[in-house]
Amino acid sequence: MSRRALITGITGQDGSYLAEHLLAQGYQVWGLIRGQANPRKSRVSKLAADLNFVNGDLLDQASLVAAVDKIQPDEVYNLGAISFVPMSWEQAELVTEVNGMGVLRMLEAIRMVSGLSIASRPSTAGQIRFYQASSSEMFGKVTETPQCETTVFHPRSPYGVAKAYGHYITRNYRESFGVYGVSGMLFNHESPRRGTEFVTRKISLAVAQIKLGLQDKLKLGNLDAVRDWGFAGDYVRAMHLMLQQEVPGDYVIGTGRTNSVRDAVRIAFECVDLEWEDHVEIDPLLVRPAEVETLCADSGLARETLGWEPSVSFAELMRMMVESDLRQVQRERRIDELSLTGTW
Ligand code: NDP
Ligand code: GDR
Repeated sequence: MSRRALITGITGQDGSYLAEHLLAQGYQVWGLIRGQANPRKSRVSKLAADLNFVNGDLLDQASLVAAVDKIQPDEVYNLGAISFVPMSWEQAELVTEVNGMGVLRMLEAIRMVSGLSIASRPSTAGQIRFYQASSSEMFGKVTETPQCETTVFHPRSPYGVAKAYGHYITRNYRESFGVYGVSGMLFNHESPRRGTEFVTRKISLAVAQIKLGLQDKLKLGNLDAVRDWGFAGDYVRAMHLMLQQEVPGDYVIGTGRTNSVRDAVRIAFECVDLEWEDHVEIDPLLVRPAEVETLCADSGLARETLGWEPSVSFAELMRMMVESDLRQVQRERRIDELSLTGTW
């Protein structure tokens, strides 16, 4: 019988790549869907026709118990979150509920359905395996560079603080109840499926619009912020590999290479032979109240233990995103023209 995986956050960037990866490995894949008519459900169904869906929300304990009980998954990937950092200053309580308490609720669902207790202390064989989407935002104001699994946390946003809670509670359930739970401490990863609120996709989409004459200016915040950016398709492979280890553990995942937002802008505009200085404006409102200035991953443990390697360079990633957005904007423009001329 094929292995079953339950993914929260299936409608997000990582959820879609992970679903495709697991389907290719022969898994039966279930996605947790929230809301009575989630508009992103149809988008992900089109990407992978073999998906199954179950209703639920990380804010609703009973729905998670019901989902885990119904599916009896071998693996649970908890990717669901409010993932846009600036939102966490505006809705700190909601972000903490979803990104922090939501992790506890899913761990409790697994514990209840599996009958795990402090007294039972089972072996990991046959257990539901749990992956938590931890984040480099937990490192925040860094104390050492590059950052590895033992680097001290100093989160700079309510988002980072909530992710740190999710990280520690996953470790605690592993140590207290013997849950097979791991945290992937993933650095920024991007793709053509990235939400347009995140800086790389905001840039690639604006570059496509500017090239096609639909926009002139691109407003950004801190151009000096430095990140370790990789390709999302590579990072979901790491998530899966983490759950295949005999002994559960936490891993840092990143490329070990850094670029600034300014580098991202320059590379993206170069893809379409335009000068970024002619189009980019700084908007002080987009500068964060407490910025994470620089992040760089030391993924030595993942490379050695999981055999994981990134396969896409930052320049290749930005080109992939700009080319995809050029195609998308051209397609949308053609549809607009057809509807205007009455051909469609
Ligand atoms: P996205 O923002 O693209 O996707 C987030 C997903 O979470 C969506 O499917 C959304 O579903 C779902 N979600 C939001 N609220 C809830 C809720 N209350 N209950 C259940 N699901 C919910 O994020 P990514 O795919 O980029 O990231 C996946 C995970 O990895 C997130 O936890 C993120 O914080 C973490 N992460 C991401 C990194 C990155 O660089 N991409 C790096 C490190 C960590 P809906 O359609 O219903 O809104
Ligand atoms: P981040 O990603 O906050 O690192 O979180 P984002 O792309 O939003 O910001 C990266 C850096 O770019 C700077 N920046 C801008 N950012 C945005 N979004 N828009 C702008 O106009 C802009 N101008 C400059 C930011 O200040 C920041 O320094 C992502 C998310 O996926 C999280 O969920 C995840 O946990 C972390 O990556 C690792």
